[in-house]
Amino acid sequence: MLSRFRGALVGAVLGDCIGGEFEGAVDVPLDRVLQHLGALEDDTRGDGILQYSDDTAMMRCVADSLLTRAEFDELDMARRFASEYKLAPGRGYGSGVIQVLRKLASPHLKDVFQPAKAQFGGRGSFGNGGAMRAAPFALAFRHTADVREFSRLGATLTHSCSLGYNGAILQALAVHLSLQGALALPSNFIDRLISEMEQLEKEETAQLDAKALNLSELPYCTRLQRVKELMERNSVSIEDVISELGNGIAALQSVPTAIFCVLHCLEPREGLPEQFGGLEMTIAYSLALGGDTDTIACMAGAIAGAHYGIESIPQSWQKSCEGVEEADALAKRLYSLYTTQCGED
Ligand code: R7I
Ligand code: MG
Ligand code: MG
Repeated sequence: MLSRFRGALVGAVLGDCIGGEFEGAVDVPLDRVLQHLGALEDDTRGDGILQYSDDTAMMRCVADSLLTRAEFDELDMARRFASEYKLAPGRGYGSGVIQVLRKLASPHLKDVFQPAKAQFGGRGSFGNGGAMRAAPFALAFRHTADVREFSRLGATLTHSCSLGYNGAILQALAVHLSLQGALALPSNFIDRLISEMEQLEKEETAQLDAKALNLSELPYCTRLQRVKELMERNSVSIEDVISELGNGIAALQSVPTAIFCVLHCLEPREGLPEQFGGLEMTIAYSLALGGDTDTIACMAGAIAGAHYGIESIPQSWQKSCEGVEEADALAKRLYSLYTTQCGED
């Protein structure tokens, strides 16, 4: 279990650092991905050469807050987001969330959930910024109900649109299930996520948001059904994945996609090197989709890392990425916190 915890956070950081190379690219040939990954073997480049972005910066804030407070504390988490942004504003934050982070820095702010609610005409952001940092909730809380509740609250500090926070819950639940070994039965794994999301998307706010944004009635369930269909197909092209699931900055266009990357790479795939293990394949495949590659690889890396464990991650990859040691240390501390909670789900 400890290996899975470490794999989850280190996998997320690797996805962010390695995926940054192609963020926003429309067409990423697999050759270029493999070339980029091959260069990680080059010892002469120095340690931590690939820097992490907002995805890891905010994920560290979540983990630090949960560890320091030993519970979810919205004020503490909001303060950490604000001071991290102030310290390193150049980590590639989404253009909308910057306004929230600036407001969260104000000592006069009474309600830390208020700035997020003011975003995008009052509906809040549907970006994937809540989901990209959601993994630590699955490591801090043993019970599914807690993972659900606190990943939602944690995301709502910046993403108050249901599409934004439901994406974060989906990501946290995917890591939660993966930690428990649920990827051993891929079709059960996806069915459990669909039934979880069905409950959440039946809530009134989610129904209203879906309608206002012209989406299907249960948007995440619809995408996860498509994930299921793609899993059953004999061959799936990159274009199929992009057109059916998306590769964009909205949580709806990236969380189900990340989940698909993990499921698809549970078996060897054509074009990916034979010597690659499952986690390496997952990250390579996420990059080949283009679009929001750092975030899709970060989310897929967390789910895959929780499945394969830290031993599956090559040392050369770990050495190439900034922040891996810190993520590993946070994962070990979260494991201690997790094991103090008793009982089964
Ligand atoms: O979601 P967020 O934190 O961005 C995360 C992404 C990741 O890819 C990171 O790696 C980083 O690159 O940014 O930041 P937000 O600003 O809340 O949302 C991201 C973008 O989604 C916004 O800048 C908008 O372009 C878009 N967006 C919306 N557009 C219209 N209407 C989010 N919500 C809306 C909306 O309601
Ligand atoms: Mg980023
Ligand atoms: Mg991104």
